[in-house]
Amino acid sequence: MTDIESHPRLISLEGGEGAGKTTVLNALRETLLQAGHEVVSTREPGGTPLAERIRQLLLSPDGEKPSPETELLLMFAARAQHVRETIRPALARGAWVVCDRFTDSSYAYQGGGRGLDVAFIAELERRVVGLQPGLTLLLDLGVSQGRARASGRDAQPDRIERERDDFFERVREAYLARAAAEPKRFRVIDASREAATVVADVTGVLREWMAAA
Ligand code: T5A
Repeated sequence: MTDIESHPRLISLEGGEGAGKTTVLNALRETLLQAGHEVVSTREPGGTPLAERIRQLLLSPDGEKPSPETELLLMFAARAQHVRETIRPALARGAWVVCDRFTDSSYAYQGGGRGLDVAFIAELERRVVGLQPGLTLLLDLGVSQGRARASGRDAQPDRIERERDDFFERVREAYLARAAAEPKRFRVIDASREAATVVADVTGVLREWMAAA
């Protein structure tokens, strides 16, 4: 069984729909660049040409609906490619990697939301990913507030965004349970506050993290 390596220069952003990850990711990137670091900002599912194609399969509301198991395995197929082709090479050359979602999303959405076996997800994490962020910022926000923010954008909701509120309540609970179980890796950020306050909070956490890394 492969061990999971925790890497201090790999930072992930997690949260439910509309939590503000994109906004925060840009601020983290800017903070790292100002400190003179190379930064790779990337996302999941996606982050390589093949993984982006898998993303389209996963999120398109058209056509055949994937079963929960298919959804999980496609998330990990995309992640395997992303880790091998983008994340590990960037870490190996000394860059910082800021990732919009990582394996915790699979625990929250496919484990919490869809009710799939968490032990199976952990097995996939060990065998297929083998890598964990040193720092995970969980942007926590109530489901209705997240929905209101996400629906304020022009884009049509994707397949997962069309799920019901109870699905997203389970996602949120699963995230908070993971954060409580791993307090050293997770920082839970109250994302209900205005954007400038959230950004000040996360960049403060990042500065402390950089100083200690
Ligand atoms: N998924 C993913 C799985 O099911 N399993 C997995 O393993 C993985 C990796 C990916 C989907 O795939 C699922 C989860 C997702 O459903 P995604 O691209 O990550 O999709 O999409 P979303 O999570 O839907 O991301 P969003 O783009 O909706 O949300 P963000 O990035 O969190 O939010 P953002 O920054 O775009 O902000 C949303 C709106 O709110 C405003 C912004 O300006 C924007 O208009 N906003 C604020 N407004 C007020 N106050 C604040 N503090 C604000 N911050 C942002």
